[in-house]
Amino acid sequence: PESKALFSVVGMTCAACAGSVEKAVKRLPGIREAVVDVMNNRAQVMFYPSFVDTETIRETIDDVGFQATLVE
Ligand code: 9UX
Repeated sequence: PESKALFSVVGMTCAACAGSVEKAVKRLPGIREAVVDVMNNRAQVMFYPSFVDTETIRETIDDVGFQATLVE
């Protein structure tokens, strides 16, 4: 079964920022889908919790150069 997580992502200013966040998250194992909304500073991720957890996803977004926080 898959889980869903919503992150606040601070620092994205253009569509290419969102693209790089999506690409990095989708490269992780266990990601079903990642949708990044640059206008609302949000990233919605569907994932398989047996393979990846929210902290790993959060750190991956941080590593791209933004400040990610788990919202729900
Ligand atoms: Mo756009 Mo984002 O030129 O780091 S890619 S601001």
